[in-house]
Order: sequence, then C-alpha cells, then structure tokens
Amino acid sequence: MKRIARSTQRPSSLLRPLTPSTHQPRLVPIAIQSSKTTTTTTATTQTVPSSRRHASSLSQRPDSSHVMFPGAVKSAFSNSMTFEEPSKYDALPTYRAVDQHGQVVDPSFKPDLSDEEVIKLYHDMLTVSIMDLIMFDAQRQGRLSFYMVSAGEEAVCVGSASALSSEDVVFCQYREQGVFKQRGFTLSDFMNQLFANHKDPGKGRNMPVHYGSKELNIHTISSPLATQLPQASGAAYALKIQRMQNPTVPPRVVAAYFGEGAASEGDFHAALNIAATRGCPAVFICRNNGYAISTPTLEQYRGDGIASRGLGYGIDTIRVDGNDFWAVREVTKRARELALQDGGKPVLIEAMTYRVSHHSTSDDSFAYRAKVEVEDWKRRDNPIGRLRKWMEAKGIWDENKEREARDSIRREILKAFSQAEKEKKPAIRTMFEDVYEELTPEIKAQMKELKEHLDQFPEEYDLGDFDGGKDSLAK
Ligand SMILES: Cc1ncc(C[n+]2csc(CCOP(=O)(O)OP(=O)(O)O)c2C)c(N)n1
Ligand SMILES: [Mg+2]
Repeated sequence: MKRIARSTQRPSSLLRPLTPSTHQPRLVPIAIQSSKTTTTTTATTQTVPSSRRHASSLSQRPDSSHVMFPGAVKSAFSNSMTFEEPSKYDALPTYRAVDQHGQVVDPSFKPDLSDEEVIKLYHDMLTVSIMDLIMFDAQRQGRLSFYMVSAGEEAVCVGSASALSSEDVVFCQYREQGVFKQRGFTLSDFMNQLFANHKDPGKGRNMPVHYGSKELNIHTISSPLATQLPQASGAAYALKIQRMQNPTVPPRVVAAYFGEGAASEGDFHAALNIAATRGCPAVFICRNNGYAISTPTLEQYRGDGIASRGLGYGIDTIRVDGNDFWAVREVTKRARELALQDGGKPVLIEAMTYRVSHHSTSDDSFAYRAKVEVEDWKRRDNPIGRLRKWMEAKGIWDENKEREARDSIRREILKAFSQAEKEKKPAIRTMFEDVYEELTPEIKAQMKELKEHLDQFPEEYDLGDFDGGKDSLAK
C-alpha cells in the first residue's frame, strides 16, 4: 500500500475552506484569572493570534475590567458575589402572528402566500389529522401493528415545512406526518409503509410510521431518540463544505425535528454544540408538546424550556406559538435565512404546542393526565381551528368548503388504505438481502433451510401474502 509521509501531507481541500468566516484566525485575547480573588485586576495580558496560540495558554490584559475567556467574551469583574437564579429571569417570549381567535396580532405580519397556497397547506393539515383518526382506529381493529398521531401539532409540521426549500435536507423524529405531507409524500406512500407491503421502500423492515423518502430529501425515521440530531449537524456540515467547494450549488439547510423529551438525550447537546462551533446551517425545530410519553415537562427539565439551551450554546433562538401556523412559517422562513448567513450557522426554534392524543397506540395517556386537561386544550386552542378562523375572516373559507374538503380527504385516504392493505408483503427473500452486498454462503444456507421448512409445513404460514410466495427463496 502506498504510504504518505506525514510531513508532506497537506490539508485536504475539504478542510481548507473552513477558515473563512466563523473559523478565520483572529485575535483572541484570553484571560488568566488570579487564583487569589475573583474580583481583582492583577492578571497580565497578552494578545496573540489564535492560530499561533498554544491551546493551553491564557492571558489577561493588566487592569482590565473584564474577563476575556473565549466563551465569556467581556464578562465584567464584579465584587459582589451573586448566584444567578433562573427564576429571576422572565421566560423567553413566545412569538405569535395570529391569536387563537384567528386575529392578526403582529402588525408587521404580512401573509406571503396566495389564497390557493394557504388553502393547500390547510388541506395538508386536515389530511394528516383525518389520516391519524382513521389509522388509529385501524390499529385498534388489528389491521396494522402500531400508529402514532400528531393531533395538535399539525401547524408546527406543515407551517415549518412550508418555509423550507424542497432541496433542503430533513430529519424527523416520528410525529411529523405534516412535514412528509407538505413535501409531497402521497397517501399511498404513507399507507405502503404503514402496511409494510412490497411497495414500501423500506421493504417492511421498519415499524409503522418510520417513513423516509430519498426523492423528498427526508431521511428515514429511526426510533432511538435524538440520534437524528448529530446526524443533522453532520449533514449540515456536509452541505456547507459542498457549497465551499462548489459555490454554484444552491444554498441549502438541514431541518431537524425533535421532541422536548428527546432534548434530554446527550445527542441533543452534542448536536447543538458541534453545529455551533462548526457553523453548520441547521435549523433545529423542537416540538414542545408537554409530554414525553408519560413524563410531563415539569419532570423533564427545570430551566426555561428548550429555547434557553440554544442561547447557552451560542445559537440564535426563538420560541414560537406552535398552534399558530403563520407564526411557525414566519420564524422558519427567517431561521432558514439566518442559517445561511455568516458562512452558515445553526438556529433553534422551540414551538410550544400540546400533544392532544395518546403518545402512540401502545399508550393510554389517561393513566397519567386528566381527561379534562386534554379537553380544555382542544377547546381552547387548536392549530387547524385557528388557521380556519383566519381563513374565514378573510372570506376564503366557510362551513360548506370545510365539509366538502373533509369528505373528499376521507374518501382519498380510505381508497389508498384499501389499495395498500391488499398489496402483497415484500418477498420472503428480502429478509436475507441487503446485509451484505451479496448473499454470503452462510446466509444462503439459512435461506435454504427456511425453504425446506416451508416446503414441509406450508399450511402453517400465509405464504400467499408474500410477493412470490416461497419461490423467492428458490433463486
Ligand atoms: C434513546 C431512547 N430512549 C427511550 C425511548 C423510548 N421513547 C420513545 S418516544 C419517547 C418519548 C419522547 O418524547 P418527546 O421527544 O417529547 O417526543 P413526543 O413523543 O412528545 O413527540 C420515549 C421515551 C427511545 N425511543 N429512545
Ligand atoms: Mg414531547
């Protein structure tokens, strides 16, 4: 094998462009704090270019009134010993463009969509909410193994997705049907995955609701919480480098969705920190719906929600009313612009909403929350109802249109449902494929063994349900 002498190695062209903008060598004054006191000015200072500074060297300007740690730039010395108390700070505000009555409350807000475009997005929200009801019931009837609804979170998903470019790269958690729908996932796409039939690109290997779409630039959902977040930072870093190498590529961001519960995972912190330090164009979108299965937010964290953590990592952050479609769309639009500034940087959005339904079909939420709490939320504020009120006030929607839309959506869903349910399951052979590029002798032997077993006991299995029956094992 050819070896490259270390001394002749040059920085790869991949890494070289990182120096401009956020990673440019710059003068960074660093402080050495006197070990004797926290309030004095006794330290010495020296300013050196960071590129020449040894990692452990610290310095402090004489008689300075500030500490100049890299992460605490201009922290003033103080001779009063005060512990900061989070409760003394107001919670970060929650941005709204339209209130729960459908009234515009931000005087600077100007809708940027045509009537047809708004109606299309409202239609997307209605579609996922009706599909959720039908599929939840279908699971109860034993027609699919599992389902998760997104009731109450339709605006977070459809509103934010509508502000992204179709070329942007998306990572979801699992409750983001609205994102898939807005980006063009069809009802058949949903149903083929849910019924794990042979048209499911995942070949039925994933649990229901673990959708993915290469064409729509949405990575496949994976169950272990928050794993999508460091992946999102990495993907955003790749997009940044891609554009540095080829500036003619249109600018793209990564959008990464997650729940407030997932934000307790170490992966969340790793993702935000690496995205901040490497200047990755990633928009992190937290759906704060009040619960992580049975754990309410009160037991999940003590700080000011998820938003305050963004500031801690030096990330531009906003909290938004997740039940306000327009507010979510506006903040995502702005977040996308910000993420592409300064050579790329992350942005965090915390969308406040409420998980109206049970966590999944495997959960009964009335074991840990009062029914009246849910009923109150549904009555008081609902993202679909709020956008509908706004549309009605504008004169573009009414009771008849609502009824017609709901009826036709229901019909379309049921049609896609019965088609997908009838389709065959993926060929049995697919159980053995895709682990290695080619079947290994051991895997071939196992496949042969299964074939012999099925030959012996054909009546014990619904072989006809699978594409090609047991013949797919014969090849
Ligand atoms: C690493 C890991 N731990 C635990 C689980 C089990 N689990 C699945 S969903 C969930 C709750 C997540 O809550 P949140 O992130 O708030 O999302 P939400 O369900 O509210 O949309 C938990 C604990 C998991 N899938 N992965
Ligand atoms: Mg949650």
